[in-house]
Amino acid sequence: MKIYWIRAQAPRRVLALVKHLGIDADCIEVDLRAGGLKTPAYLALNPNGKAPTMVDGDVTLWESSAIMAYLCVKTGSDMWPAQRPAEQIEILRWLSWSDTHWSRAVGPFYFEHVIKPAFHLGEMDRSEMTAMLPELERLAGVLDSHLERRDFIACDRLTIADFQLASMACEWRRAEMPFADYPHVARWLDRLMEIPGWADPWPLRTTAEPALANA
Ligand SMILES: N[C@@H](CCC(=O)N[C@@H](CS)C(=O)NCC(=O)O)C(=O)O
Repeated sequence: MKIYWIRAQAPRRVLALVKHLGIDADCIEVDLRAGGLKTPAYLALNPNGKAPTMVDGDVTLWESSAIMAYLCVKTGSDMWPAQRPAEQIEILRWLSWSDTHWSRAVGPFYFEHVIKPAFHLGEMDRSEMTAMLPELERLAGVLDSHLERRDFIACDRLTIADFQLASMACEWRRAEMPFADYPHVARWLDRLMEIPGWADPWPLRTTAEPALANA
């Protein structure tokens, strides 16, 4: 199995799961700044030109939530409960909420504070964060109420929904996300950090694939 990744939030979800479940995968870091996601070889795997992408035998898959579900089915992990439709629906609700609302709201904070410096994309621009703050606070309120009597997003245990929602939010302290005012969100994020694969998802061993690394 091969996982193509860059050091950013969507690959983070998948790499954390790979570590957490002890999956033996070749993790191939793609050189974003050299245009590695836009080479014909990479676009043939993922026409979106984004990471992550997974290749497992005949199966090529993109979208981190789909890859996470695939990895759980393959390993029999109940972080995606393949045999329990009611639980799948509960998880799916939060995956949709994350992709439609939550990611949009935390995105500017994560981009300005984490991605821009990591990939040398220029100076911080606070305007999008300022504009998004009221929406982020509104959504943090929804999540905070949900987590008031829960340790996890769905099914009373760790699922792929936790990794989905936390992949940008986990940077909340350095990214100025206002979660100090939402104690159940902060508690949930801090407890996730006790999971070794989540706290440090980045592969120790990475394989270079020159055909994909250069534009
Ligand atoms: N919804 C996709 C998001 C994929 C995505 O946007 N990946 C970003 C990193 S988080 C990327 O590859 N960015 C590089 C680019 O846009 O050039 C998923 O969950 O896999």
